[in-house]
Amino acid sequence: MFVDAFEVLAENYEFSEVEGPCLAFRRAASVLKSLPGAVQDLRTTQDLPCLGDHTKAVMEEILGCGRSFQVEKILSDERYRTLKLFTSVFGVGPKTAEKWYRGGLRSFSDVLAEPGIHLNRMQQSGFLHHGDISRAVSKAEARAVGTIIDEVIHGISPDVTLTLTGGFRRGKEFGHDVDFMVTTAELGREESLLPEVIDRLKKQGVLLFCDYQASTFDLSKLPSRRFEAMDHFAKCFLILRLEGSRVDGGLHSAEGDSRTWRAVRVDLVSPPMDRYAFTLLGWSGSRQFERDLRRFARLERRMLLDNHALFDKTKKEFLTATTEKDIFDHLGLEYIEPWQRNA
Ligand code: DCT
Ligand code: MG
Repeated sequence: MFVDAFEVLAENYEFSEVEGPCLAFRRAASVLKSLPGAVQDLRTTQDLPCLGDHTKAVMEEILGCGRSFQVEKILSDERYRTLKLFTSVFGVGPKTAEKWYRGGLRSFSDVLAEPGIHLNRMQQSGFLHHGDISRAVSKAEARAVGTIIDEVIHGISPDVTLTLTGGFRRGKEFGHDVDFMVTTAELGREESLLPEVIDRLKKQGVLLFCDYQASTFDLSKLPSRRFEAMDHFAKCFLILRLEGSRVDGGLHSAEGDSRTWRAVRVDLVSPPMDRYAFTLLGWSGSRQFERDLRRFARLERRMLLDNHALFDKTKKEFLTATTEKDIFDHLGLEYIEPWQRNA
């Protein structure tokens, strides 16, 4: 109940581009998720970090009357509802959603009927597959997607490997997409890997959408201080066609839906092998976990951590790592298993 309320508040601040309170509610939600059980009494939260006056007031209200009036007000607010609807489309971010809202548009049919709007390729696919993509992907579906890509990769070369990352690596039952790393031991070879994978997926007839971004990785431009910026490795954002017959227990589909396939969002990233550990750690998330780990590195250890590297500002040198554990060791932290990184 509290986490859901905090997510609504955070999202509403995000839509208004008010970053401080947005992050504060996201962190508070993470703190509550990390607890072994639900909070029944506000007194038990006294010693918890990251719960400020505003979050506590919301919790008090929910404990007292079963709901938060502030959250209810947001949920019935036309602007919030419209922005939430528009940003649920693949390829539509808060800025575009806001522009459409300001232009008086309130529904998908408004957007699609507006002659002044030119949808880019991603947004066109986003609308086309909206029903499928906005429905969560199950663990069994994620596994089936993994098998499809694994088959493709083995057709390329036996030393290309596939590693699950993202929420499913953290053991989540459902996700909004499936994230993988594709790597090869041969340095430099990774640059041409994803185009080959994409080509084979296309030939199999399972590729519904592909946005490929070639690598812009440049070691001499590191370390970078920019947070939340995407990394520079070769990557692609895909929509794949997943046949129900390939999924253990069948598709996770809407009730009464008799379709035999669904569209699934899949992200692939392909770093050079010597960047493997940093990319794996970065792409395993959660976003909040990554954020706090980077913050810890910077403030407590004078180190800069991102998906590419770990830089020690005191020694003025990069620290090498071949496993995630090496990175935790450099940071002087106990290793944290992926399933413990959800909060
Ligand atoms: N990530 C990153 N840089 C970004 C965005 C994300 O390094 N600019 C990392 C953090 C999490 C990971 O990639 C996967 O991202 P998502 O798929 O968005 O998150 P998820 O944890 O897999 O959750 P979901 O179930 O929503 O897919
Ligand atoms: Mg994901």
